[in-house]
Amino acid sequence: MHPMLNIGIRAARNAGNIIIKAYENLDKVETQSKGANDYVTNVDKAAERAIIDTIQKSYPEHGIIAEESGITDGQNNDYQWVIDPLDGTTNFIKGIPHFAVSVALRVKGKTEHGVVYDPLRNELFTASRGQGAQLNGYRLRVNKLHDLDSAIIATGLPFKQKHLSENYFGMLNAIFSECGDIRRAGSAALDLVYVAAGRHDGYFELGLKPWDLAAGELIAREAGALVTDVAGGYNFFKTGNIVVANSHVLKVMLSKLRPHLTDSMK
Ligand code: 2AM
Ligand code: CA
Ligand code: CA
Ligand code: CA
Repeated sequence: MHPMLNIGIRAARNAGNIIIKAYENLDKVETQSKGANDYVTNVDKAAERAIIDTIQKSYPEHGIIAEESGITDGQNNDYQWVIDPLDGTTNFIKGIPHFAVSVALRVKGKTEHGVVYDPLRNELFTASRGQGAQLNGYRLRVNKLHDLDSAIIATGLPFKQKHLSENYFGMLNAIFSECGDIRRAGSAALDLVYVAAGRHDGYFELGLKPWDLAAGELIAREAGALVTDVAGGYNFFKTGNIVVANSHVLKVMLSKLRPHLTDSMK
């Protein structure tokens, strides 16, 4: 295993331990509002601190992009760690046992390593570019469906960007009318790696941030998924609009989404 992946794993596990301990005593968690439907807790911050400390102990020169503390430049910004300390904070606060830690390392703009860790289930999803994706050491593969019939498609609602919702619900309706069923579980990182694991047959969402998708996107691709933006291009890191599935399902999904695209989505 690459030493940098190893550090990413150690960082994610350290954060996971903090999150689990706090989850046993949810009454004590302090929640602050960052905006409409947008919360941060002392646990998000403590988990992020643990991840950054773990990385900086081994790689003090690397840059960092983290949800709660923003961008920290390093001496060598060719290396950038992209961190979501707690993906699914709303679930966490509500006691819904579905959230994860997401840690990725990008080198010169290319994601090289990704870790998504679900601490409650002790599921560790990992990938290094060109090396495949693993769940607790077992190789992951996307499933082989050829169309949307009976497919389970995950998604997230644009709860923060309600201006997107008209187009979003057009998209959702177009997908839902052709697929088996929809899941909206509230953790983008887990949605991505569940496609890698063949639990979901596809996933789409609008308006994600780099830390939501960096690690899971690599893990999905290394498991054989294709990842595009909603127009079928590769601007998802910038736009945050993402579609993930095997090549057959992706093609059908993109054709269903296409009539609902606006210029700002490309
Ligand atoms: P977060 O918990 O790290 O903020 C995509 O749905 C992403 O939006 C989630 O992974 C989650 O990341 C974020 N999110 C923030 N508030 C949310 C909410 N009320 N419902 C669902 N997702 C939310
Ligand atoms: Ca958040
Ligand atoms: Ca997130
Ligand atoms: Ca988060």
